[in-house]
Amino acid sequence: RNWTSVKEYEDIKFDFFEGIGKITINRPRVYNAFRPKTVLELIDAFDICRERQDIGVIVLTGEGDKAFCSGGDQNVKGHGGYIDEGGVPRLNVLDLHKRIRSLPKPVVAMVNGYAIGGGHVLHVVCDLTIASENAIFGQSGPKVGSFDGGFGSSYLARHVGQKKAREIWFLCKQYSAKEAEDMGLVNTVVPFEQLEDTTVEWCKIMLQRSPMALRMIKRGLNAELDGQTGIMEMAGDATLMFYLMEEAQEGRNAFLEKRDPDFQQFPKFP
Ligand code: 1HA
Repeated sequence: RNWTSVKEYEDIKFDFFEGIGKITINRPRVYNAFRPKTVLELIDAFDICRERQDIGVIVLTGEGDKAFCSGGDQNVKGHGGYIDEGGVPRLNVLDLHKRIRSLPKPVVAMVNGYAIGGGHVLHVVCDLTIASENAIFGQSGPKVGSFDGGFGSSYLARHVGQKKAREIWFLCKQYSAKEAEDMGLVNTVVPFEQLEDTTVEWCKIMLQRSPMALRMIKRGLNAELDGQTGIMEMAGDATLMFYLMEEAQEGRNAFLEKRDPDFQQFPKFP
């Protein structure tokens, strides 16, 4: 497969192949833990994916065969957050969660090893998860002095139910790919050698589907969970579609032509 690099970064890789944008956390020495800079680069790459017309699906993964992501880099955890290069403590991965959920294209987590702590939450917020057989899942916050009561808990509970979500957080156990599949935490599990092939296969199917239909389904599934923000994003897309209709054009034209609009010409669907 001929992935071509979209943009060079320090902590991540960003590649493109036939409609797919692949974003790889590239810090294998620390099991792909993220520091504030890693998160800024991820946000930048996801923003590019949102804009690019030739990208229809995004894959998030980790470099190597050991880890998808091990969460926040404990080496830079300080008072109030993960310390950036300017000395400022940050929890900017929460901004990344919001972006992944509001990105109007499917995002697939390709989990190639440990998805632990904040790394586990990253796969939780993706639309689909495809895991290799060696993948291991779990939260670790209460063990290492952290917790994510945001998407990392409430959205997790939507995947696996309240009892399991509480078990995952309270005990900080690690779960095999098979266990994760059984509890509805991942979509499918494949041998490591087939991980990328399967992921690309799933992406290619989604690339054949109507992008607007996928977009609206993602919005609809989010809207129920995301309250006013979810409704806002869905309503935004309703406005987008309205602007594609003659009825909306008539309003603008009438204004610019300084005449009364004639909305009666348009059908009122039952
Ligand atoms: O909770 C949040 C947040 C909540 C709200 C808002 C923002 C948040 C942002 C982040 C987070 C968090 O992510 S908290 C949770 C942080 N992560 C962890 O607690 C996981 C730490 N890692 C482990 O438990 C284990 O490394 C492991 C289960 C993933 C793998 O264990 P294993 O196979 O025994 O390997 P290990 O030797 O431990 O790790 C391999 C190398 O990777 C080690 O480096 P070495 O000693 O060889 O030099 C290890 O130190 C490094 N490493 C692994 N995880 C991290 C890490 N280095 C820094 N940070 C890590 N997270």
